[in-house]
Amino acid sequence: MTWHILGAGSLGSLWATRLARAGLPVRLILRSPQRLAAYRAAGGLTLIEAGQRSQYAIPAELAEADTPIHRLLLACKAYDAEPAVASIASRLAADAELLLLQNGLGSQDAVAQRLPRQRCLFVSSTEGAFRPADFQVVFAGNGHNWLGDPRAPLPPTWLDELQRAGIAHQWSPDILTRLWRKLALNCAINPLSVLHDCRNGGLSEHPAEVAALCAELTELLQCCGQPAAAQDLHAEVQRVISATAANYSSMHQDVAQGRRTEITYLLGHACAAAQRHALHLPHLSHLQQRLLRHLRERGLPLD
Ligand code: NAD
Ligand code: KPL
Repeated sequence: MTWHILGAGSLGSLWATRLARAGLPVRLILRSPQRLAAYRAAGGLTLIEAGQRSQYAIPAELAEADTPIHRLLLACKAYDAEPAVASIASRLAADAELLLLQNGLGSQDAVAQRLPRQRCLFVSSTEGAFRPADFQVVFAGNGHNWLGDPRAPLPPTWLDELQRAGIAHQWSPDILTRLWRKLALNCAINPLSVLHDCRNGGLSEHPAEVAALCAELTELLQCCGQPAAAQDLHAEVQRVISATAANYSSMHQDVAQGRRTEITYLLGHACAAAQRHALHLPHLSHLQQRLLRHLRERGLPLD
């Protein structure tokens, strides 16, 4: 079965090249005729892993192609997920399966609601990749991918293909717990790293702020029916701050490079959930206001 991959960005390219390297059929879906022409001129996708470069001439097409899609990896940012899926919806087979790679929460449900007949698997990834140039990807951090389906506990039959491709993964019947946990970590670390303009390790100089946010996020997770995601959150946040001390968070990198952030699907999602539950979380909502002001001052989108 062909792997269609929508979005030849960092993670999309990382998955595409590893699947192609394993001899599995892959097709890229690119945004525009200009991007398709640029891709063809580049001759394929280049994976840079431990300093070694390998190019893979993976076939590519536009959303308007007319072949049916049975398996789709949606590898765009959370804010692009709904329009991206709309662009290929007419090509999806009734039994199609989609893997939604987006960070945060909110975009997955929005996509799944549009596609009641197809199966949507949610993915939580801790792999790291970036693009030094168009159609090149650096595999920057080994990590893991958890896949799950909140509507059905049974794994799909093709997980062995990920094994063959060397994509570290695990089926996770509690995928929402994983996604909430990661969202809470991202809410405790990423906005503060932007506001203090520091690497993750710099947050060890702001222990009271981190602790207050963790206490409120713990309360939120418990209220949202995610007690497992709330367990020892503060200790985990402190562990991640030390383990990634030298790194800039993904949101810090987005803001520094003038790119749109995924704020709506991270802090925005947390604050909206708090509001739905009538929870008063002053530190979290103050953090959201400060971050929105920071983005506005830099002319960056607020959603
Ligand atoms: P990216 O910006 O590098 O790639 C996204 C790609 O999708 C871009 O090339 C964009 O042009 C393309 N795209 C958007 N809409 C499209 C459309 N309609 N048709 C075709 N292509 C379209 O993003 P990324 O870093 O790969 O991140 C993807 C998701 O994975 C994000 O939610 C991110 O938070 C998450 N994530 C990324 C990393 C990482 O290391 N990069 C790690 C963990 C999680
Ligand atoms: O996931 C992250 C990110 O930067 O988005 C961590 C490592 C949790 C915080 O920086």
